[in-house]
Amino acid sequence: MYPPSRKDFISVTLSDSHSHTYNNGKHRRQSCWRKWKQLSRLQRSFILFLLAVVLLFGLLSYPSITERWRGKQWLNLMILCGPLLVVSTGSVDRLEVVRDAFRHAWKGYKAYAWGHDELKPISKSFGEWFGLGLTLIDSLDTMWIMGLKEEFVEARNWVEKELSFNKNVDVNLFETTIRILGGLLSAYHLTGDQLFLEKAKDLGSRLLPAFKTPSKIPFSDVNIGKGTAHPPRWTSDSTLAEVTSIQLEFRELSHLTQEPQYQEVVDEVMKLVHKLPGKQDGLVPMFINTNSGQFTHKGVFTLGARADSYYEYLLKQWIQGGKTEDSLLEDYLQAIEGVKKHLVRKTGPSRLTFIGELSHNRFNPKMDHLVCFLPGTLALGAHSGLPGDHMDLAVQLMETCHQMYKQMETGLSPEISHFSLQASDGLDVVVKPADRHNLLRPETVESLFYMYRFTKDTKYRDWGWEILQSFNKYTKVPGGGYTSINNVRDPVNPGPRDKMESFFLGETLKYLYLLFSDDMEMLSLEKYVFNTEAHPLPIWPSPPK
Ligand code: DMJ
Repeated sequence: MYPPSRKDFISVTLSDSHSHTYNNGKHRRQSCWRKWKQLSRLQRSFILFLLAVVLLFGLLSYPSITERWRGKQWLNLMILCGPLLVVSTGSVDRLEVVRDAFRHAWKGYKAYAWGHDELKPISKSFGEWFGLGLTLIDSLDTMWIMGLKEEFVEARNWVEKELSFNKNVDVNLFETTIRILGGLLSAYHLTGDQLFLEKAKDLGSRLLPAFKTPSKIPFSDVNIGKGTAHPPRWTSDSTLAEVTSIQLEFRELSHLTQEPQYQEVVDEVMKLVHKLPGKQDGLVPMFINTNSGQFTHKGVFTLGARADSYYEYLLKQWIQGGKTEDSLLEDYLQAIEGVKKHLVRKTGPSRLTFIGELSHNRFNPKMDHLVCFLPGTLALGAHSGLPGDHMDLAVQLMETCHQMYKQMETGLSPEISHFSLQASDGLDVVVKPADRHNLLRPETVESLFYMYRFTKDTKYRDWGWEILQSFNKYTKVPGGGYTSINNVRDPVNPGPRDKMESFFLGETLKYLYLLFSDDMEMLSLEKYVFNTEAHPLPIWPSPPK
């Protein structure tokens, strides 16, 4: 039962290294059983298969028995092929369960929210944010990757016939770029269908007015019909993560169209931020002013909301551009040093490594679920030739993100966790009442995908599998769709929120599918870089040296 007591947790984590201290038969049996349970389904199936083969040969060597079975070839076939079937379905099952989850989510969207932004699965209605079919466009490449052709074609036809950006509507530059522009570009790359590129180009041009500011740091909002842009009503600041996490998409648009204006505006933002004072060892504040181009609200540093994907896009732009843009790499390496120096700590009870926040030199042991993108990004960097200790940190943080799920009664992570620094018998993860919700976010399964791709350690798949089962148990809505919930600590009444975020289909289910797929060439990380909404974009070929 969740949450495990500290004693349970320690006995699980220590069981491998201390198994020699078990000296009686009962303990040996328990230890064996525990080890058996730690194997992946594929490994277990393989061992069972070998045992079955050995058993079969043993039996066949006894003439009296084989005599009785003569003519019963079906039985021999069963014995031989049964384990083989288990072996071959070992990983396929999980893929099918993700596909089923997608179909279920799509069923609700199609029935009650078709062409609208988000499904409200409990009230069987929809919510509108920009009025641009957000969920549908965010899901296009997921359907393509999962081989859901019928669903894909239907959605593609909606894009052709119904999607128009000529609308008097204010959209958020960042959200529209990562979800819609990113979704269209990736759909174009996967399918080669010009329709998606034309739509991407139309949208990209309509977003450009956001960059017409005194500082060239873009406004947060653009009216894509009128061609006007503005900051939020209460401030002239933009969010740091928002203005520095639109680059992969705009750069790719220039690459495809051979029109430089898209890349120029976003490169300019990176150049300005690169030389801006107010960072602390590469860590950036959360706001930047569109008039002055300076950081505001200085002295507060987080890897969570409002800053997270700044760090992610430093690395990913460097990878996208063929590892040639040195200032991006420099900023990324410096930032990770800053993270290690100021934000990494271990919990008191179980020595879990986590990332906290810094507020005017005061450390706050608070970690957003959003920060769980970091193990994946660190692993991607280490895989791309960056220091090996980035991978060590990734492994430790991945364990913590896993515990953020495992220690909750529903097996689902809260939106925000606080970590205990006291070396007492208490829990590592403390959740405040206001932070108990779960929005079906992807960051942990995203990182599990990278960790599995780079290590092939099947525990990462098993952790993803547990998460998927918890989503199915506590967030699946009969009739179609999945819902965000209010309370991950209450399995009896998790409190459905009546909202299915588009990133559940665009990211969460896609990363789970890729995590369970044995096809490492499917969206190879040597060829593609995923934007922050899980839309794969090609890595550009390196220029000749
Ligand atoms: C997504 O829109 C993106 O992953 C973004 O970078 C962070 N927030 C959501 C998912 O949690």
